[in-house]
Amino acid sequence: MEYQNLLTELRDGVLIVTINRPKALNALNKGTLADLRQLFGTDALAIDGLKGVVLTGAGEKAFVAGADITEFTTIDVQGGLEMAQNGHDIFFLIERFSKPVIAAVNGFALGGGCELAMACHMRIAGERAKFGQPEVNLGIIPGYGGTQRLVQYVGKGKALELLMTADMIGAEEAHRLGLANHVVAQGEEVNKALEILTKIGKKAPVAIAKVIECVNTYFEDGEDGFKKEVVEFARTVGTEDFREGASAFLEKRKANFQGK
Ligand code: CO8
Repeated sequence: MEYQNLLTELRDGVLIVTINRPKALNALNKGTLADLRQLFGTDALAIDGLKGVVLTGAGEKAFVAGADITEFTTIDVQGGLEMAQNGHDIFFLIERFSKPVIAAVNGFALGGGCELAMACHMRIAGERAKFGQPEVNLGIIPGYGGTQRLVQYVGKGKALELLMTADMIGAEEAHRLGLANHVVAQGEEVNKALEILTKIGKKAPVAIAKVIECVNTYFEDGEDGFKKEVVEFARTVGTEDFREGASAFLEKRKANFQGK
């Protein structure tokens, strides 16, 4: 698959995706968003045995420093609606992807970059990572889900503070607040993500997909996650993988899941 601004590498069953606009600190322009839509919204990830995806940024400085500001300085209200909706749709594709997606945050994750990291299932922060939603500095608010997902991770009071002050926080603070899952030495973000995805890759794929679905349901308006869990639990009971997992336990051997 050809992308304008993404580099991809399949390593041990994990697709490492690098947003590759280092001169603009990997800012999300239209081309990059189109690439992400192509990646998560088509069969581009229908890769045999895929364990998950790691998203990271090219260069030493940034994961993603936001939406590309040069592209929306002159848009009108209708243009703003369209841009924000496009970003929402793409970020939902990531959040709802059936395999784990981990953001390896190797530097600035600001504005749309912080929102992209938050749409992923986990965030691994390098020591020099910086998270923030600086949109109010520009006279706008986050448009790619930041007002919603930041509350989910850090709680209402802290989210309001970060959204209104535009303060950046470092990796340790992000970890303390629950925004970053782990802090690792700079340059080790992808390796840590690979370690986690390798561990998850040994579990039953249908069960992993159902965990993602059910956890997402907690945050979906009008949906009852408890009811969903009952239904999806029953579905997993009906899988061949459950029979294999239970037999392996009883026979004191490692399970060999087939994703069925
Ligand atoms: N968009 C476009 N270009 C950018 C961006 C960006 N978000 N961030 C950095 N760049 C460019 C700079 O313009 C600069 O380009 P050049 O070399 O041609 O001058 C290059 O990247 C390097 O940046 P700096 O020289 O500024 O590097 P510093 O180390 O001095 O500073 C910072 C790094 C602090 C990250 C700084 O670049 C910065 O503040 N960037 C902007 C961060 C920001 O405000 N992000 C939020 C953008 S708004 C947003 O994301 C809204 C999302 C929802 C949109 C919905 C659509 C309607």
